[in-house]
Amino acid sequence: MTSPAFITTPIYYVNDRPHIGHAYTSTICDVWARASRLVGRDVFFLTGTDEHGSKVEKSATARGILPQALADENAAEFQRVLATFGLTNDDFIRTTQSRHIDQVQEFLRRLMATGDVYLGTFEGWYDEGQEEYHTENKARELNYQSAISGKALIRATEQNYYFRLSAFADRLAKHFADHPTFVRPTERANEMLGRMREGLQDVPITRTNFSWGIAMPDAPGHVVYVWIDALLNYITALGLGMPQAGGLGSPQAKRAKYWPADYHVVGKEILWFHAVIWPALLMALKLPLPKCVYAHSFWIADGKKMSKTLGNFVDLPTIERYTATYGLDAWRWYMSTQGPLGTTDADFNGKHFHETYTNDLVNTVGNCPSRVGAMIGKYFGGKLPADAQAGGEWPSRCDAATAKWEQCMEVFDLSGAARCAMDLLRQVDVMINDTEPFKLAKDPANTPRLSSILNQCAQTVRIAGVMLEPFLPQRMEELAKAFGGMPGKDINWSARKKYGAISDGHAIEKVALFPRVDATAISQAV
Ligand code: ME8
Repeated sequence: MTSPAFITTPIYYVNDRPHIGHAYTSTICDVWARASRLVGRDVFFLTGTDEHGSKVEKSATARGILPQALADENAAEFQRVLATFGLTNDDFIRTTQSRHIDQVQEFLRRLMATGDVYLGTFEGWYDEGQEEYHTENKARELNYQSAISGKALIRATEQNYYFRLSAFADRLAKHFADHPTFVRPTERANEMLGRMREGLQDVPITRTNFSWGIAMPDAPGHVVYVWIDALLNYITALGLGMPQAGGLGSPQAKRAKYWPADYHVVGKEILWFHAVIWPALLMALKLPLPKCVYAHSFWIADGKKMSKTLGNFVDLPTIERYTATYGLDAWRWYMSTQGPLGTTDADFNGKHFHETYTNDLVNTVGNCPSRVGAMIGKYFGGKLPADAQAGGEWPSRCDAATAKWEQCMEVFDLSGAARCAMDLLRQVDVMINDTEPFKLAKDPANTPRLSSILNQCAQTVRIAGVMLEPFLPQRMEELAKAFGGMPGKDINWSARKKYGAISDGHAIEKVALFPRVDATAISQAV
């Protein structure tokens, strides 16, 4: 499995401060990127900021600064957050960078040349907050109000360049039919298909009523609609539109090997852009389509939609209180195992966070290696005893677990992958409870049996730890050091997942990975 892998987050608007939504999508992409690197894939993990559009222009004007200054300030904040979260993105694209702007213009020239973009007059309803146009039908359905902000939609007439989306209806329907996992979860694909059946309208892709955007080539006064600009980031970051690299989609283009993306991970509210408009644009550009657009649902807080006015917004200071109290790994764990990866929203609440931490991380991931390490310390002087039974059932159990983990990761079932490791640790706990090594240790005649049991426990714990690395990178590094030493950089996945890798007599250290946290600690941390 050495194939290139490409995963993307949405690029975030710079007129907002980073919050749980951004941290969530970025974290789950990071887990997948780490897992894919672990199995030996050549991964490119992309994130960045979406910096153009009237919203940014307005926020900047309100603060009396230039849009670029606002963008610089908030892009820096997003980058700082990525660093403190230890995210392993390979690039951070900003849509105000010239590498992006030049390629967007190149792509638009190309779309003009193919006839997929034309000049026309638009009349319709505009959601200013979302920078999204609606048809009469849709606007009526929305009661002429934004579904997101509740603000009145604006009647707008503009001469604009249009993207001929209507011409792609059949090809899109066929693509959905031929690739049942193109959009996941399936329910979301069906929503998209339903909306497509209502008919596809051409999309205005330039604006003339503001200037903070990429100039439409050869069309003075027109700036590229922020969504078209933003979607193209996924291929400008790979240099697919770099003329000097041989032109569009050329195999010589830098990083071209990463296209098409394995996963565009997005929130459900921006799925239409990614599942319908983006593939049509790619078809028009004669580029391959991403393998999967994964639309997750939303975090809500304490049972309610998060909102700044309700004061239940899980903002950066709140997240930082959690990471300071429970550790970064605990935050990652909660995000990736309890998050809204399916079609229902997930509720963020402190009590649930605490329970998840205690049950999964303290009582299982922390406790099991600590018990095993302590017993090897006590009964065998901290050296791994030999196993005359060659693992018994454990090698096949571990193989089955790692195989299942690989499958789960491939389909972005992060909590399923986490469960593979947790189940192994729980089985180790069951073996310890059933065989009662502390009783066996009382009689030297039991030493061979005790040796086998503890060897099997340690070998299995090591493998569970490897599977947990993408989720809990900090603590699992400690575990790996304590159970067999840290592998060298060049050690490959088949060696890392192989049962029995810790040799007899190797030092096994006692580890304390996840300390118990007082249930009231979060409310006290201000
Ligand atoms: O939409 N729960 O940027 P954005 C989970 N610039 N995830 C959430 C969330 C929540 N409550 N709130 C936000 C944009 N998100 C465009 C994208 S892409 C070419 C352009 C996450 O700053 C989720 O991933 O509004 C959502 O799609 C993204 O933040 C929206 O970020």
